[in-house]
Amino acid sequence: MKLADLAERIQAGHELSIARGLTLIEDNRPEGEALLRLLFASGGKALVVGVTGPPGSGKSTMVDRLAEIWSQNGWRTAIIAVDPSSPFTGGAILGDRIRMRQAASIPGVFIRSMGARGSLGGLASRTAEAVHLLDAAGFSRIIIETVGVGQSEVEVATLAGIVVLVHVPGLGDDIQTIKAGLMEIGDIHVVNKSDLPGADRVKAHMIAMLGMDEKRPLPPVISVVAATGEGLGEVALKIEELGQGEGQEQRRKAWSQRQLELAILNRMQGWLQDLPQEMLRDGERQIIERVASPGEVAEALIKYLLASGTK
Ligand SMILES: Nc1nc2c(ncn2[C@@H]2O[C@H](COP(=O)(O)OP(=O)(O)O)[C@@H](O)[C@H]2O)c(=O)[nH]1
Ligand SMILES: [Mg+2]
Repeated sequence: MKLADLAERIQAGHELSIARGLTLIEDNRPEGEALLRLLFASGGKALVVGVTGPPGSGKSTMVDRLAEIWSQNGWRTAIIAVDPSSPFTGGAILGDRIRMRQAASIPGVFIRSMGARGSLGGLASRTAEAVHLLDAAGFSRIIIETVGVGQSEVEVATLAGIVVLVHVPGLGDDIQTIKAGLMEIGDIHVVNKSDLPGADRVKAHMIAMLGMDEKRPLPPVISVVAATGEGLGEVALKIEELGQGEGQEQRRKAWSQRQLELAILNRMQGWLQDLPQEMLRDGERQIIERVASPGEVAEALIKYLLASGTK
């Protein structure tokens, strides 16, 4: 199929074509990039929400509920479930888990997993591109769900317009495995599993911690029970409020800055792969023998790439 036809079908919301386009992006194929060039202008309408927190905190349960609420409102919703710990994607292992999710059977909800392939930075870049595609495909709500407790949360924050941080009781101390530096990426804080003992204490602790930052107004802290859907209406409402609220201009600016950074980094990584092995080996030898510094070798190699007209 011609790329222009594929792009047209994606814009028409054809699910099989969307899946095919996402695979091109995930495999980092040149066609994926060409496809995005055709599609990018028609995006920019979706509300992109990142949902993140420790493993087992109920992110998937919550995301599926949100998707359900949105689809009942008539908004087509796409979920990208990012799992950097899984090397399998698209079809295998994660795909099976995805099929078992509630969201998989809600009409109008599209769900897709993204596993690790290459570096974490590469994953962020591909996730960003997947969002562009889904946006152009007409999904008005896109959720990026990430597991893990560190780098991936920060990465996702830079891709999503609004970040929901999920906290839970029972993870041991009040620290909640969410590090202090990560707290500030949350636009909305959710205390899930509020049916369990200790949830009130976690909520009070979150409010106290967030209140220490005098530069920022206190973000919403909402108690929910994702398992029953309790409190998720309020989360959906807050997301809408933030999506329309002020500060969007600044968010857009930070977003575009990050998108550009990711696109540059992704290409630089491609460059590295394009370098002839023997030149790399030779560069390494020069560093070992201290004939040249790493910086000198790097600059020589970059000059070579530029001269040879690589990408
Ligand atoms: N008690 C209770 N359990 C929940 C709640 N939400 C999710 N769970 C359970 O927590 C476990 C992990 O949920 P999951 O959504 O897979 O978490 P994720 O790893 O963060 O995506 C599952 O067994 C859920 O049924 C809740 O509100 N209360
Ligand atoms: Mg999950």
